[in-house]
Amino acid sequence: MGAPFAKPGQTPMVTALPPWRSLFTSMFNGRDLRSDFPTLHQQVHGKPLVYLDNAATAQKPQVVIDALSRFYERDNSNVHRGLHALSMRATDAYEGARSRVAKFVNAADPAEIVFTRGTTESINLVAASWGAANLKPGDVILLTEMEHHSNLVPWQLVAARTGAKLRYLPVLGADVEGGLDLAQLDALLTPEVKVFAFTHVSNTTGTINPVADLCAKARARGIVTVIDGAQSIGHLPVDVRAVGCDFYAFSGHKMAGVTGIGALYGRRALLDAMPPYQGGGGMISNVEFFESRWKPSPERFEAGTPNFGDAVALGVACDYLDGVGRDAIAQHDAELGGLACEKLATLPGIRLLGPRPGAPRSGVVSFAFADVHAHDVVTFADEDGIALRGGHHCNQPLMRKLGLTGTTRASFYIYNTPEEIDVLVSSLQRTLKFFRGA
Ligand code: C6P
Repeated sequence: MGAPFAKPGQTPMVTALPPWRSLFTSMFNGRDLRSDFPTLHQQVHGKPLVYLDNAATAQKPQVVIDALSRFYERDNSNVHRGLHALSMRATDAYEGARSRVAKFVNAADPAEIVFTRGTTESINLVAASWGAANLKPGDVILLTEMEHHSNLVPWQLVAARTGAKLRYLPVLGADVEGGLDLAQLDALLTPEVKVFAFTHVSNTTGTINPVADLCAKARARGIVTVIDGAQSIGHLPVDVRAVGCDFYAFSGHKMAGVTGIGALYGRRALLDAMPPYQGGGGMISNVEFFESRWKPSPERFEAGTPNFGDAVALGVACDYLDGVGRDAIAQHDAELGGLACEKLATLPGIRLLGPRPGAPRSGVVSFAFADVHAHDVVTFADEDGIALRGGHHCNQPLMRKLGLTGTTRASFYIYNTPEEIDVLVSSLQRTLKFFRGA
């Protein structure tokens, strides 16, 4: 399914390119962001590293690395438990990070931010807690066919527990490969639908979904909305109140923060009505031998010692990204993604997924060759110092729908340059020559 840009033997049209280099530097006010990221300055297999695996995880700026070290060098102590100076300092830093993250997504109240391990845990929390309390046999959970396994399997689990059914908004193939078939949405939003969960940005096709429109349609019917923000949080301005969602899940490691920390935004009224996700220290107001009472959100959902060190570093990552400017980041990602598509389209036999040239897009670019496996493409690129991802990208149902077993994916972030796209294209030319022998 889906027309490739160019078939073997065809000469694709490549339009004149804009002055990318000057756009690149002017967008960030001439700042050399690459110097902020120590990991980028190394050679891999004797070649300068070209890091294009940002959808899997982004590199960390020095300020975030320093903030983490500083916390452990000076302030480390358990939070919400101690009356000594270090514990109070650590608690202030942890709760300060919560307020910073709330501001980053424009939540009305810091209590609407629950710290989790990341997007996966945030979605599991909603599915297990809200889902188990609110779903019953005959209810419908609406998802889309472009969902990552993390926004699919938790709903399968809660459907099995509650007797609710799963329903899917299809993706289109052909011209908008991997885009949602929005014309079908109204008919699918029947009274049985209790929750609609969808991704903001696809990690496979780079599609940006019209999340505010989707939420408005759901809200008009009293349907709860859950947005998977894993690929949008560090890449676009995110305003949960403007979007109008009930829940927004995201990971720190894809937004210049460190691994092991993320958050769930939830509307306060919903969070306070939900049962705990896990039990343990920190989430209770009173415990008896046979029953307990719990605190309100967010403590209710943060059982045990929380990941305070990484949360503090996440607050610094928010400062860093806002310092760069999230509108500029979105523009930069879209332009590099668009430029990559144009240049990759010159490769014979390539099948490019995702938005067509000129359409809004993210910096995620996926492609496939019928005659060269994605893992071979990634291995050859690695020899040239390029980090790509190949495979199903935790999107197996979408891959099957598009008639693929996997793709190669290049994903861009603030430190990537137009020159790196040229390095990628040369590497792919070498790979194709090796496999095709011409
Ligand atoms: N996608 C990728 O290479 P975690 O692992 O919890 O931080 O994020 C899960 C997740 C959820 N939704 C989307 C849309 C995602 O892209 C991801 C993570 C990575 O595409 C790893 S599979």
